[in-house]
Amino acid sequence: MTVVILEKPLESVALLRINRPEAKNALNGEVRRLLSEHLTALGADPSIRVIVMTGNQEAFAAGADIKDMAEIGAIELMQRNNHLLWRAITNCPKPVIAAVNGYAWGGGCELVMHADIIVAGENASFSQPEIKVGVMPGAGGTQRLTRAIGKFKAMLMVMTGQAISGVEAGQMGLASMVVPDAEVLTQALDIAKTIARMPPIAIAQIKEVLLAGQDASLDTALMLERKAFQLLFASADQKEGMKAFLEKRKPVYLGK
Ligand code: CO8
Repeated sequence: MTVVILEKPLESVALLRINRPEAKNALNGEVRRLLSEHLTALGADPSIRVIVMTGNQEAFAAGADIKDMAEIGAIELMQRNNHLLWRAITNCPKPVIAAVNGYAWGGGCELVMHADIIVAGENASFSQPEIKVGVMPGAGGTQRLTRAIGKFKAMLMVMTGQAISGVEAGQMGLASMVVPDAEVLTQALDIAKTIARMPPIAIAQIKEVLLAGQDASLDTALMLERKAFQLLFASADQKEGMKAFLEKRKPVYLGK
């Protein structure tokens, strides 16, 4: 059985399920390689507009696989070039939604934070526990977490390894939405369905500008936004969207 299952539960929506229940979905090399390969392929597949990533009820992913790295040296770790696999997720031009139940710890929490939208179960558990195994976050945990919840809460989590629940994650800004555990995937798929019906060129521009703008000055970010907004007036979907509004009908977006 593959450790990352690809499903197409809805039109234009792909679902990636991490599938190593015996190891609490720990991210070994194979999981990361498959996630990277799938996200690269789905990003380029015109029939797919939104990607949902999930685990199981017990674990989204309880971290990088500790067995995979316990005995390795720094040079071997460097030569694995894991950042290139993570980059495939960052570079995916389509919206990625994380549907989180159970443990999202360590690399699992970092994987969640690569997503654009996070739907968390009330009893999900988010943590950066690397400090407890002698290291520190290595795939964005010190940076993306700080941007999401602020310096003081991030320092506390990363230095103590203490976990927060889905409810707390929602309150702290680490989740877009918190729902009862049993509704996480349904809710994530509902959001995916809604976004899949939106004009895809505009969705791609939103993602690109919002992410690039986070690392730019406000003036530069606003310029990026303005240019992207202007660009959309070259799309057939802009004409269709506004015409449909004026004609009081539903728009049909073709991604052109
Ligand atoms: N790696 C490897 N195996 C794991 C991991 C993991 N991260 N998490 C759980 N497992 C395995 C256990 O070893 C166990 O295997 P076995 O049955 O063979 O003994 C099985 O999953 C079930 O786990 P438990 O029996 O421990 O289940 P519990 O319900 O008692 O506890 C916990 C669940 C609390 C999640 C517990 O398993 C735990 O603490 N796991 C480790 C969590 C952790 O420390 N994560 C951080 C890892 S370091 C990291 O992520 C660094 C990221 C850096 C970036 C990535 C770059 C490569």
